[in-house]
Amino acid sequence: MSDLARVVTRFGAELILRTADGALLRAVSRRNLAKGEPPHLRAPVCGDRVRYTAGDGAKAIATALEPRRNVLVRPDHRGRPTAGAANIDQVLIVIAAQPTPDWGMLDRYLTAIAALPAAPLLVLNKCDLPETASNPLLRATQSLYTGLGYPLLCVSALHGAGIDALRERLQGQTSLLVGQSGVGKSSLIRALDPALSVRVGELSAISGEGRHTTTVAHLYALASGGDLIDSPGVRDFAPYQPSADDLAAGFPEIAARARECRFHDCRHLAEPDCAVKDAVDAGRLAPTRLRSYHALARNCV
Ligand SMILES: Nc1nc2c(ncn2[C@@H]2O[C@H](COP(=O)(O)OP(=O)(O)O)[C@@H](O)[C@H]2O)c(=O)[nH]1
Ligand SMILES: [Mg+2]
Ligand SMILES: [Zn+2]
Repeated sequence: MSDLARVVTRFGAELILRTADGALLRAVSRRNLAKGEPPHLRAPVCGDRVRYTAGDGAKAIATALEPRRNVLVRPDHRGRPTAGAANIDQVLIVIAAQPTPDWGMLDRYLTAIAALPAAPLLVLNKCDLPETASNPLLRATQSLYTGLGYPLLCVSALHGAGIDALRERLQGQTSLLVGQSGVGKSSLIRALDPALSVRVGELSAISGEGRHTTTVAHLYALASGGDLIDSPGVRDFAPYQPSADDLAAGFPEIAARARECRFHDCRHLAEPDCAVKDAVDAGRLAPTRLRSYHALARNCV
């Protein structure tokens, strides 16, 4: 009889599993658990649910992969598709007054999230800083993205404001944490659950690869409920070859206007009677969004 566990992290051929009673367990995986899948999706990754049995020695054996809700695929250092994490319900995009938001990056995140699919949540951290209220670029970011319908939560990892509300949004969900370096992701994890840093140490001890554990994805169980995936490798979180449908989901306001373009396959570049370009010219559509759209459309499959 096999039990069900969740993959906390993977390094090389080895997995750390979290069992139903919350214990951490070292394991190895049987080869090609998901035979019908392309090669980069066959091995279990952070967030996967697997069946396992006790092995001969200290390590358990992952024997089967449960069907995935979704899997985050991104290019590896050689540009080949690689699976980063699986079964993601929600993605928290952390932004702050410092470093100031990069709208191109935000649009890549939002399109990748729509393609997963998962629910996006913008987390505006460092709301204790005076710049949060006074920085014009940050104000413009807030009004642009909340105007497009994306939910936004103001928090301070340092002072604790909004952290209870954030904890509530994480309950019962598997959430992935992304955002530019320096926006406060590590600080947020500490604020959400101060005991987690202890558990990170526990993980390093189990894996015996302390250095490794800072660069690969990890699934953390929050004491207040829910799982949080911290994935330092997801810094450049962009959709891997978006489809036309992914682009439409990532840019709903452009998709809505595109229905009025003269050509049904209008790319909103130099075509005549383009409702999208008309909307930009009339100030009803943000030019930065169309720029992001064109940048992603170049990789469109
Ligand atoms: N004022 C203020 N500073 C913060 C807050 N959260 C993080 N920081 C600071 O921002 C810097 C980067 O934080 P860190 O958590 O390492 O960001 P990460 O790179 O996204 O993991 C550190 O100096 C933190 O002390 C906050 O809520 N308010
Ligand atoms: Mg960090
Ligand atoms: Zn058009």
